Amino acid sequence: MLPPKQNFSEWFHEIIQQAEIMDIRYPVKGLYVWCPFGFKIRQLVYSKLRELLDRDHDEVYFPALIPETELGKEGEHIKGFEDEVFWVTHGGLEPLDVKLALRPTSETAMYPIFKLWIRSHADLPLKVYQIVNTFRYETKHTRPLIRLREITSFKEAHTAHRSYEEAEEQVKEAVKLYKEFYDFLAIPYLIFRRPDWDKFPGADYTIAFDTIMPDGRTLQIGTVHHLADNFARTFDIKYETPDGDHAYVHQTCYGISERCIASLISIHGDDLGLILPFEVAPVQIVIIPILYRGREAQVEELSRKLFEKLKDYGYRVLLDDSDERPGAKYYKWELKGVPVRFEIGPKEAETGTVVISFRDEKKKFSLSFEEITKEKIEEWAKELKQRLRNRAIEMAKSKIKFFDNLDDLANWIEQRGVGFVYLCSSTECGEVVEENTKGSVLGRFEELPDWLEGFEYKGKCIVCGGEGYLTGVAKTY
Ligand code: 5CA
Repeated sequence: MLPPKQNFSEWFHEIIQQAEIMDIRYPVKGLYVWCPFGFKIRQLVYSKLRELLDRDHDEVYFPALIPETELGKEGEHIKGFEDEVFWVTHGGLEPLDVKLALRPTSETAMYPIFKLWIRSHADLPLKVYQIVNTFRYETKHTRPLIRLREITSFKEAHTAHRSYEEAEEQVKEAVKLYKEFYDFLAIPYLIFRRPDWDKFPGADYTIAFDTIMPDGRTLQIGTVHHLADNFARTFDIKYETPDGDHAYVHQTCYGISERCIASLISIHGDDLGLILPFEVAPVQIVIIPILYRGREAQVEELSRKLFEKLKDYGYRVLLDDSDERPGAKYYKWELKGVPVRFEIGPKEAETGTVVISFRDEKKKFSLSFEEITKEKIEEWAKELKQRLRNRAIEMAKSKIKFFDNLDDLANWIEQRGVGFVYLCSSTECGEVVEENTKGSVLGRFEELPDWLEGFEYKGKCIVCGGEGYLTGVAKTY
């Protein structure tokens, strides 16, 4: 049994184990094992991300070890990461001449090579990505899928362009791409421009996607950084312009980690277990034969016939003909988030019908074997996605409220969710908000989601009364 989702922290801790997503018993803090079922979800989710990126990025692989001399070159970057780096200091018993960092992210692995790859304007734009593991010596509370010391599926894209403006266009493209990805997963997000003190180390600015977890805290599920020519100057990445001059490139990078899986589990799941969108469910349809002694043959025959038909359609379908009782089977497949369940008992076998239910709804209904077509199933998948999206949006909305007073704001984010306020650009006013609420300023909206209405973008700063912008404040993971 799972604890109720209301106790989100325990629920999350339990569901990833009971649904066989992660094994959390690995003896190194912040490192976890992917179980076969969890890994299948990961593959399905990441194949979508790959599909989106493959449209106009090339996949590459850069090494996991970065020489200290390269990692330390960009001043801001190393300042941001120095207390998070794992170091390789020895080869066998020999101390290394130059210490090697396990990549916390790959700018400093890639950009010395970008310098060699980029010669002329014709080499631009350069758009590559890799899906690799990265290592961060996190000191905040580590948690499976959410805060890892080995991020096992870090999807990082890196691009280089001729100008600041072209790189800015790419930032917008990347935001569009991540929107498409999270819409595909039916996960609502808020898109903020992070305040200056919280941008990626070395970036000109950072755009972040945050989702609201069931306990009201936000989870940063993706970031897009405009790097301007900061790294290009450090790593001397120049190109020859059409008129023969030499100019620094402008760069962007953007990344998503397995937090996308954490949000998928957390936003859609319920007291019974996972609820997965059809496209990313390792088992999309389960068929459960209800056997009565003496009448097994007919039930088994129809079940098998249905199984073959669905397999031919190309679905990931499972016929659970194990010896367990039907109730135990329901329980197991609900826990694993199987979107569609078919039951076939003696009555169905006689009439050539099937009882159908969806993971996110209580009701059951019947269709004849012939009525179960590919079109029908596709329609169900779409409707399920819409229901998940609506439910998730309702949940998100219930956790958002506007404030013009710091005490009420502090209360709300402590107990409920995300507070919206107007805030000016000054660091001092931001600090006042963070100190008084014990929350984080997520930044001003880059764009308001279409499901949020009734908010004006500009207003008076909650601290100084100057010109302010609609800004999110929350407790964060
Ligand atoms: N090089 C850039 C773009 S790939 C970069 O490293 N950006 S980042 O630091 O913001 O990380 C990208 C995303 O990875 C974050 O938005 C966050 O969602 C996720 N992430 C960061 N640290 C962790 C961690 N310790 N565990 C899990 N996910 C993490």
